[in-house]
Order: sequence, then structure tokens, then C-alpha cells
Amino acid sequence: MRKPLAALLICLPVSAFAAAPQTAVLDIQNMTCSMCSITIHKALEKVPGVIEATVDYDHKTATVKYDADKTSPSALVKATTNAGFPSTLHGGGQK
Ligand SMILES: [Cu+2]
Repeated sequence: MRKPLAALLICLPVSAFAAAPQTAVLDIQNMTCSMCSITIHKALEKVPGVIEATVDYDHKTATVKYDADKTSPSALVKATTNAGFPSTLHGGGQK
């Protein structure tokens, strides 16, 4: 039983550095064609801390995986708004 304990002790500090990614879903306005989703995608991926951005044109939403230590849902909203697509946080994603 010594090995699993040793592994646990080694793993803990590592996981403290890599915070679990958070996911935010944004409702996006002004999306009128598939080109818009590309623009939004680029705007979101430029935000420092964004790990992955998926824009759903059919549902007019963007799902963004981000590092909560580096960015926040409000920064994501700002990024799409600055790109010409005002957005709001969908559901209870913000704490
Ligand atoms: Cu468009």
C-alpha cells in the first residue's frame, strides 16, 4: 500500500498548478451567417486563458473552455462584444 500513497503525494502539487478548466456557454447576438461564427471563434481564441472555443451557429451559442486563473466569463463576453457580437452568459455558468 505504499506505492499509491507516494503517487498521491507527488500528484497533488502538480494538479494545484494546472487548475481544472471551466466551461462557459454564451448566448450570442447578431449571428447572421456562418462567417460570423468564424469571427466569434477567432475573437474568443485570442483571449488569454481560453483553451478551446466552439461556436454553434444553429443555436447561436459559443461554448468556451477556459482557465479560470487567467480569464473569466465577463472577459469572454467582452471579447465577442468587441468583435461586434454582444453576448450574455447562458444559464448558471457564472459563480
Ligand atoms: Cu456573418
